[in-house]
Amino acid sequence: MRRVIIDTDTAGDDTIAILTALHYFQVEGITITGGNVQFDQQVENALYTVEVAGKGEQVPVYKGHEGPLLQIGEKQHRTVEDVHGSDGMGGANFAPAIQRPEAKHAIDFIIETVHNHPGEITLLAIAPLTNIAMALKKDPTIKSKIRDIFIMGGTNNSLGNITPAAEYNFYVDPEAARIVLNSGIEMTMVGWEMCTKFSIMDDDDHEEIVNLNTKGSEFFATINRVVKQFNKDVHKLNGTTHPDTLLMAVAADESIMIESHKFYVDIETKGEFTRGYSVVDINGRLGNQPNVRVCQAINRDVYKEMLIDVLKAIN
Ligand SMILES: [Ca+2]
Repeated sequence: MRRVIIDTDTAGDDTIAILTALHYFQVEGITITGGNVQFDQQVENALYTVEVAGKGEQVPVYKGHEGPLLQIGEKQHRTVEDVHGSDGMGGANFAPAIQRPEAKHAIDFIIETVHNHPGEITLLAIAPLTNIAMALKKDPTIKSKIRDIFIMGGTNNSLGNITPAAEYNFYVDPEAARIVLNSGIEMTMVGWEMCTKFSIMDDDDHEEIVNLNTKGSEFFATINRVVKQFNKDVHKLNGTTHPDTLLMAVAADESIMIESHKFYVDIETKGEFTRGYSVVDINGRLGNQPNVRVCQAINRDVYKEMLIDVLKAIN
């Protein structure tokens, strides 16, 4: 099994993405970055999710940076309890897991693991890119030793989700996204528009999943309670969105990515309306070397089968 590290701001769909990665990969560890909800809650959510997968105390969880690179003072980045519920878990308020986070810092864990397995580690990035950028800054020699990175983030010239221009992960820490995208590491980006086109689970899909009657399907239903209504009200979408799970499925089986192309991609870090916007230079107007494989279409049926396989297996 391929060795991976998951970097996550665990809330909502991050949990199902973690379950998916635990199903398809050898997860060396989970690192937490500031994002969706309060940091310590995200840590608890990740620990709980590992327990749901039946892998309690087998997969270490590391705390990383609680906020973006340029955060000054106590001012929090924008968290999104409105999307995922106050606890980021659909308001379920699960009891804390038995497993506790490790003492080591997330970026030291990333650096050491990459050095211990040169050329083998895939980073699965489903949060603001703060931890990964800081790891690359602290030890640039890991760049040539990371196998590849799969990133849920940005859009390919499409509508954002936190502002009209920007997708949440890139919006929270655009400077970190710039550092990672320009690192020279092999990477694949699955943007927000892939999620709205191919990952939505409508009422029929939810019924099918609930009827699996497993611990996994019950967990899926619980954590998606709040986001379903939010998507209807705010994004005018009829169902739940699963950007992080979609990213894991693409990483686990690249053949479900039925269309992709390598483009030069960079991030707007200023901009009156567009901070965090991902510039995908489709026609090569900037004259820069393509640096990111951009996912452009996904086989939705196979993706859904993969999700169902994951939830079926958790009993
Ligand atoms: Ca996430």
